[in-house]
Amino acid sequence: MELIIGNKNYSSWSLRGWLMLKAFDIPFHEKKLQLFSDSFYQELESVTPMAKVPVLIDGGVNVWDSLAICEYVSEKYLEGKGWPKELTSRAIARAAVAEMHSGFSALRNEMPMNCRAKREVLLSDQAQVDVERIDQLWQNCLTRVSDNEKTGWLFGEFSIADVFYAPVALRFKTYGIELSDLSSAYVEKILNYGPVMEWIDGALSETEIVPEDEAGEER
Ligand SMILES: N[C@@H](CCC(=O)N[C@@H](CS)C(=O)NCC(=O)O)C(=O)O
Repeated sequence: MELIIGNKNYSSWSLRGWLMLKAFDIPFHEKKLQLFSDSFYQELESVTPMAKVPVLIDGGVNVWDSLAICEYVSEKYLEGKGWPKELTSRAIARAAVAEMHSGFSALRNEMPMNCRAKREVLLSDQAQVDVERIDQLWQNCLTRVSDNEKTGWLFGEFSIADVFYAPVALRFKTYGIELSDLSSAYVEKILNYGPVMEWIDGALSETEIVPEDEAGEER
């Protein structure tokens, strides 16, 4: 199985596919392409009609979307364990993931993932609304689980919801965003998670710069 990704420093969508495989201990070969380079588009031409990463290639199947990759891996290799076991939690986790997958565009545009940086941005009102919504969502998820299931993950056990919000946690760290205590603890949980630390190490060893993703000023 091969996962094609972009630069670890910048590619939040790639982190999702990669983290899903790493967190659930599924062996794969990683192929990294330099975002927006000629070879990026040449390599992807025969693999995905979208020319975007991540792409998972598993035997004869090419899966070219991060959510579809998580779903595929959960079904094919984990007997559905990518999602919470309990029906209501699973429905809420799916809604939270859908919200991330299709929304928060102001936050995404104004705070590009930039793992190795510490930067400061002046957020628009809409991006501020996005931050507040995510803070609220995380608190709601984290307080839903009962005390004896509390692990610090959004739904008790690590799930696709954590995969999807991990890149947001990295963004909040980069831009020094203030959050509630519960959400700040969740950011720390993500940042100290082994596979995420491995991804950040990879990002730190990269030297390429994507100017359009260097938002704001150094802090
Ligand atoms: N819906 C896709 C979106 C993937 C996406 O936008 N990937 C970015 C990487 S961070 C990309 O490949 N951009 C290249 C381009 O737009 O030319 C997913 O969830 O995988």
